[in-house]
Amino acid sequence: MIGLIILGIIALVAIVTVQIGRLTELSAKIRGEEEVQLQINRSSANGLVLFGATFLVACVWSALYYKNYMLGYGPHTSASVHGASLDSLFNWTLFFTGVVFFATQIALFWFAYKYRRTKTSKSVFLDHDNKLELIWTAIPAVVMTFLVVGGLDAWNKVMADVPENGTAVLVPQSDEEYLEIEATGYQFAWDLRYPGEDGRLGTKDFRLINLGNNPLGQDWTDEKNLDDFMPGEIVLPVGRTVRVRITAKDVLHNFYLPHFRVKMDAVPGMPTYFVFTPQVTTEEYRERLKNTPEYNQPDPDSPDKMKWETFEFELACAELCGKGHYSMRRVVKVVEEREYKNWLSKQQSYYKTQVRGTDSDPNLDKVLSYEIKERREEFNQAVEKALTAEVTDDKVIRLNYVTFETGSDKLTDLSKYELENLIEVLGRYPNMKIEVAGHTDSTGEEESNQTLSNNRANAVFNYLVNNGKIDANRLTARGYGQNRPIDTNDTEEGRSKNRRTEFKILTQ
Ligand SMILES: [Cu+2]
Repeated sequence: MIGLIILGIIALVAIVTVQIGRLTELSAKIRGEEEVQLQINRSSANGLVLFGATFLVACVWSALYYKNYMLGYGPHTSASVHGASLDSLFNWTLFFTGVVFFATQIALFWFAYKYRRTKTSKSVFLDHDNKLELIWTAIPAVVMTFLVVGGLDAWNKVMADVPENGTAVLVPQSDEEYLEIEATGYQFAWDLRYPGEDGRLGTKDFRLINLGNNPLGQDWTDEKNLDDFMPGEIVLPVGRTVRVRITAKDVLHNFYLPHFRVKMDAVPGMPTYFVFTPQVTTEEYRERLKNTPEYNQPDPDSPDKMKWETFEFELACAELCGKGHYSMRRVVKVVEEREYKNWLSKQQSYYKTQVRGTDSDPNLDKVLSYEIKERREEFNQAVEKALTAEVTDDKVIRLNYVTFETGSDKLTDLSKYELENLIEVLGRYPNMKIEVAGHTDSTGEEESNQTLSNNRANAVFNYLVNNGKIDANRLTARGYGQNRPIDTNDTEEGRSKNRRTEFKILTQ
């Protein structure tokens, strides 16, 4: 509809112009050609001066009117450490180009007026002038040199990599430490990756990419990958150096953080990076906006909030990468360290939640170092609880990760981690005496189940004595066969709970 109206207007203007042209022709015939031409020249010259003046005033007025929305002005001074030098470079460039702009525009419209054709005017011819040539070559050359050198200085600040002896960590505490994150662009989103507790991003191989549960092609045999997590937004601690690894999977994208004055192409197959230090938190930036009339008014998108309250820093793709380009926007939050740590504690490793235990997990036959740690904590907690229990029946602790080869009393290799935990506890409490108990489900003969459970309890007993150098007097081993189920024997789930090894604290 609006399109039609605009077309209609254009058509009308065209008709009016043509009609005016005809009128002029007609009146020229009546009044004589030359007189009319002079009249037109006069009004054109006046019109041009008026237009020029209005145009320049509008330029200044709009710049002042919109200044609070523009990066680098009003409340939008840079939120990163290096950003101020870029802003000042912009201002210098604006100053020089501004001077030239006003000078040339004023000259253009003034000349059009001054040298309009009159009855007495004569053309003036200027000869070649070496002095003039020299002046208008030398001045721009000097100004350009000044701007380029300033630009290089700013560029070197932005592109300086982190110092070689710096350390990548998840929660940087000093200037020597930095946080390294990664952004992978694709049509139309960013996969963001944080390094997890070890502070290091794990290695990738494009051949491992699997859109189901490995979108980045992380190599799960690299321990550094196991704790990496992929959040939907960027959260950064204020005042700490951040290095961003930037890459893309399909076409060119561009990682642009306007408020921090950093911007870098994301190129498929060619990793790029930049380093910056956010120095203003989202909250502080909102406070700045609060004092600006433009932002201190209701936000049309969220009814009961003001514009400054809903402000967020953002990540935008600054490359026209396709139809859904706009949807690559992501929120960036800069927060105090405490809040950052709080956010970190809610993030979950991609590997642990999406890959561990699935068919695409290459570590199925291993207990991973983080699991060893988690299991030790779980075990120690169970022991603490049992030690404080009042009833002997509650002093039973199940050895969840002690397993045997099917139908045999041979301990699996992976059982040793749990047994090491038990040995450690027996070492810590030298007076503790325990009973190791074996249980089976009700599948098969009762008698053979009894034997199997005896043998399994003995296998644990022997491991503790031989490998843990635990005094045999502190241990008893007993098989209970299928007589003490803790769940139904009718389902596989129940049976797997009934097949178990546990120990009871007899003396502590
Ligand atoms: Cu893009």
